[in-house]
Amino acid sequence: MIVDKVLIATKNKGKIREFKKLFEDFDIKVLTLEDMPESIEVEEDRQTFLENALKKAKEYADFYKIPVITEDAGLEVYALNGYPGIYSARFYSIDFGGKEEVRENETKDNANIRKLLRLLKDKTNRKARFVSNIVFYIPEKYGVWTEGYLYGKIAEVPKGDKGFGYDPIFIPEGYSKTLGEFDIEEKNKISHRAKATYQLKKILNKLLKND
Ligand code: ITT
Repeated sequence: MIVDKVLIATKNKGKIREFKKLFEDFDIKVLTLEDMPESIEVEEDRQTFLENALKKAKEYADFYKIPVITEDAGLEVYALNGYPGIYSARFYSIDFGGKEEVRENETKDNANIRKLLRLLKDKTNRKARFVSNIVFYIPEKYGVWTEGYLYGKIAEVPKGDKGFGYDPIFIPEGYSKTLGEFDIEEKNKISHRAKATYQLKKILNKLLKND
């Protein structure tokens, strides 16, 4: 199959940074939404990571008419029955656990983190995992998905400003620092996104060679 370029369709700047590095050694041209003149809004209203990733893939691919990669990712906290889960990006704003406002001079990430720490205040079980579901999709032709997990626990207080999202409060298993204290290269060795991307690159390398 001839595929000369692929668009990584995400608006999240943290993800864009990580994906760009993860695809550095890849054979085909990788574009991001920053390379496109205009974009569309896709509502993530499905019940699973995979369905949301697939919905984004179809809508972006139909709009741009090129192969796309999309990801839906999130944090699942065991003591909260898997929340924030698919609501990770807008956890602060949902009814579950009470809404949290985004204060002046702070980001949605800050409000999400404050809410999560509030809900875990009296909990001894702080286990959690990051999930990444990635979809590669060529309109009318081909679709494939991969997934990756990163297991760990939620810290008592936020630390580090190198990552994005919940990174400052996530301590990966086997480490004593948060993902917010990891350099991007270090995070890209162990993350949920890196694992799902590794699987996808294996599939794409075969697909692109087997014509
Ligand atoms: P796109 O839909 O445009 O890709 P988004 O930020 O809305 O961007 P998701 O719907 O996949 O992306 O939401 C994922 C949220 O989960 C993200 O906003 C973070 O809060 C959190 N998250 C996912 N991966 C993360 C990571 O590696 N580190 C920290 N937080 C992460």
